Amino acid sequence: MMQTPLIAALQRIVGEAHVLLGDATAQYVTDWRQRTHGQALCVVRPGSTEEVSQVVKVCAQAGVSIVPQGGNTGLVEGSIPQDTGQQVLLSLRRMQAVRAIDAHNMTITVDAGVVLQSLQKQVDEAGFLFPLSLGAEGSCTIGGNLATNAGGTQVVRYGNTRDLCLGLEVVTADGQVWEGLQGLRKDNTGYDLRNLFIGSEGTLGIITAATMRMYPKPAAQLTAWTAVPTLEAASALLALAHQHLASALTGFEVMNQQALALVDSHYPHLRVPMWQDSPFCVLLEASDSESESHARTLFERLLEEAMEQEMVADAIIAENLKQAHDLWHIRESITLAQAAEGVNVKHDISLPVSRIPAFVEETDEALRALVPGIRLVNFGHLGDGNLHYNTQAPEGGDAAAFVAQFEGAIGDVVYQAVLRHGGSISAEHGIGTLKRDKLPHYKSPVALQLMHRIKAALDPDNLLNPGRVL
Ligand code: FAD
Ligand code: S2G
Ligand code: ZN
Repeated sequence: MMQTPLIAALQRIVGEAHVLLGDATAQYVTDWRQRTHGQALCVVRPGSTEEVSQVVKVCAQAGVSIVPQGGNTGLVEGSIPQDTGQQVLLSLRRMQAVRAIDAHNMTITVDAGVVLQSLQKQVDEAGFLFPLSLGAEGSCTIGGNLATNAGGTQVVRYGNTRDLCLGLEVVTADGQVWEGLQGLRKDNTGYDLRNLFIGSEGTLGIITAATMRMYPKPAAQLTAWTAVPTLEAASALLALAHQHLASALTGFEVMNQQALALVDSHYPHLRVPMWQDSPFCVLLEASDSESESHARTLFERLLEEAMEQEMVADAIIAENLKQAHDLWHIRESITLAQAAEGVNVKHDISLPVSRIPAFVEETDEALRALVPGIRLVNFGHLGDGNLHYNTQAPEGGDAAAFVAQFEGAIGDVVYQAVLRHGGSISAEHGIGTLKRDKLPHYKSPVALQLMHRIKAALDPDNLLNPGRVL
C-alpha cells in the first residue's frame, strides 16, 4: 500500500502504530456475517476526541470519505468500507475511557469505544444496572449501539439505546466537536441534536462519547422458559404477562422449533428444554423491586393462569441466576447457530403484535411454495413486536447458492407482507447498505426528502459513511 500525504498526515496525528495498511486491516473490512468484504485506504485508530477531530479535518481536506466503526458486529453492511480502497476506516475501539460516574445523577459518561459488556460490568460495580443487552455485547461498542439505536432483550421494559442516553459528544463532518454530554433529563433548548445523531449510522457525525443512564438494580430477576403451542398463544401470553407483571416484565422472547433445532444441533451441551415437542418456546423475565419471593409468586400466578387457558403447555422457572443465564445463553446462541449452519437470509422486522400470527402464517406458506424445503428460523423480541424472521437453505442444501439465488425473492415476499400488515422493514439493526435501496419503497417521499435535507446540511460533501441509509 503506497504512502500518500494523507496517510503521512494521519500518522502524525495518531502515531504510525495506529494507522493500519494492507493485510493489517483484514479484521476491519469484512462484516460479521462474512457476507461482504471491503477494502480501506487505511484503518486509523484515534485515541481521543481531539485526534478524531483532526483525522476528520485532514480527510475532509483530502476529500476522502470516512467509515466510522465500533465493534463491527452490525448486520446491515454499515460498518465496513466499500471495496474501492479509497475510504478511511476510523475505528473507535481505542477510545475506552470511563470519564465520569455520577451516582446521585445516576449517569455514567464513557468514550464511544467502550465495549457494551464492559459498560454493563462497570455500572454493576458502581451498584447500578445498565439494561442494554444483546447477543453481540462482548464486542459491540456503546458508540455503535447509539449509532444504530440498538434494541436487544430488555427493550420491553427499558427501551432502545436511544432511551438510555442523556448526552453525546460528536465530531461533525467538518471536524468540529459538539459537546453535549450534560446528563440532563430535561433540556428544552432548541432542536433535539442528540436524538438526531442517535440511529444515524455514522452518516451525520462521529459519536466520541456518551452519557448514559444507570438504573437501580432490581431486588430479584426471575426467568421462565415455556412451551407455547402457537403464535396466537404466545401473543396472548404476552398480554397476560403485561397484566400480571406490569412494569416488572423486562424480557419476552419467542423462538420457533427450527431456531432451537439449530441451537441443539450445533450446541447440544446447552440442553435446550422442551423444543422437540413444541412449535414455539417463550423465554420471559421479570425484575422485581420488592423481593425474590414476591417475584416468584407473581410468576407462579401468571403461569398457572396461562396453563389453565392453554397458552402454555409446559414451563420452568429458573431456580437460580446460573440457570437463568443458561436459558438466556440458549436464546442468544440462535444467531451463532445460524452462522454455523451457513450463510442465511435475515429479516429484522417489526409489526403490531396482534398482526404477527397472520403475518407468519401467510409468509411461511408463501416461502415454502417459493423454495420447497426452506427452513424458517423465526425468533425474536416478541415483547416489542420485533421478529428476526430468518431463512436457511433446505437441510443439506448449498447455503451460498440458496442465498445467491433466493435472497431477493424471499425479501420481496417478506417485506411486502410486512408493509401489508403495517410493519417496519428494520426494527433495530438499521438500514446500512443492505436495505438502502428498499427504503424508498417503504418511506414517504416527504420523509425521504427531509432525511436528504438533513444529510446535505450536516454532511454537504458526503464524507461520513456515504451510501449508508440514503
Ligand atoms: P459497528 O458494527 O462497528 O457499526 C454499526 C454502524 O454504526 C455502522 O454504520 C457504523 O458506521 C456506525 N458506527 C459505529 N460506531 C460509531 C460511532 N462511534 N459514531 C458514529 N457511527 C458509528 N442489534 C440489535 O439491535 N439487537 C440485538 O439483539 C442484536 N443482536 C445481535 C447478535 C449478534 C450475535 C450480532 C453479531 C449482532 C447483533 N445485533 C443486534 C447487531 C449489532 O450488534 C448492533 O447493531 C450493534 O449496535 C452494533 O455495534 P458495533 O459497535 O458493533 O457497531
Ligand atoms: C438477536 C440477531 C439478528 C439475527 O436478537 O439475536 O438481533 O437475525 C438479533 O441473527
Ligand atoms: Zn435482535
